[in-house]
This record gives sequence, C-alpha cells and structure tokens, in this order.
Amino acid sequence: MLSRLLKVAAVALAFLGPRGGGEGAAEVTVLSAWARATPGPTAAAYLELRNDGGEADRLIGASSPLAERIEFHAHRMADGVMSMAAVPEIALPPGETVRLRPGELHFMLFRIAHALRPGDRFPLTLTFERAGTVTIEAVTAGPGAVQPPS
Ligand SMILES: [Cu+2]
Repeated sequence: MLSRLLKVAAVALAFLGPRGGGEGAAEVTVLSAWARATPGPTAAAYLELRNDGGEADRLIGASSPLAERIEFHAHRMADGVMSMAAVPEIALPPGETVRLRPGELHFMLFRIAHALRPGDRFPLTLTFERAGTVTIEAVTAGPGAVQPPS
C-alpha cells in the first residue's frame, strides 16, 4: 500500500514538471550594469536584478577578471553615521526588481587591475542559487555619477 502511494506521488511530481504548478523555474534578468570611474584600487558597481521566475532566488556570488574580490555591500545608519557593511547574499523575491545603486546596495570591487575610466567596459560574472551563473558587461560612468551612462 505504501509503495503504491509513493508511486502515485512520484507520478504527480513528474506531471508538475519544472514549469508546472508550484515549481516555476527561476529566471533572473540583469539590467544596466555600471561602475563609477576611479583611479582604484577599489571600485563600486551597480545593476538591477529582475526575478521573472515564480520562485525566490538569491545572488550568492560575483566575480570579475578586473577585481581580486567582489563583495556585496549595504549601507546602514548607526548613531547618525552612515557606514557600509558586507552582506553574504542578495535576496531576489519572485516578480520583483532589486536595484543596486549609489547610497544603497552595491558591489565593491577590491584590488582592481587598472584604473576605471568613463566608457571602460568589463565583465561581471554573477552566480545565483537557482538561476545559475551569468556573465554580463558593465560600463563605466563618470567618477560621481549617480546613474548608468546613457
Ligand atoms: Cu561598499
């Protein structure tokens, strides 16, 4: 009796499939990746992550041949002083767009290989828990820019 129940359950799961009922595949779109020009050795980068999937996803890693290491940073206010703190991951709720921008969440690129000048482009590889790994290109805006170059 139990084995028969398990078989029925297995068939039901197979029927739902990866795009069926509750199991929607995570699909994350990366939009307008950019960085601020800097002489180095540390740079800040920003982008938008749109989760078009039906499930929550998480950005769990970022790398670039330009940088020795990339951290995710959040700003926080403590005793009236704004400071940055590394966060281990960035949550991507289904159907939502998470925006990394100056003064908020951002990427911190450490020990960049060369100064970043306006117009410079460099690859960024992002690793998502569900959506896997994607490499996109970031473009560099001016040193004090608050939005991506047009
Ligand atoms: Cu930072």
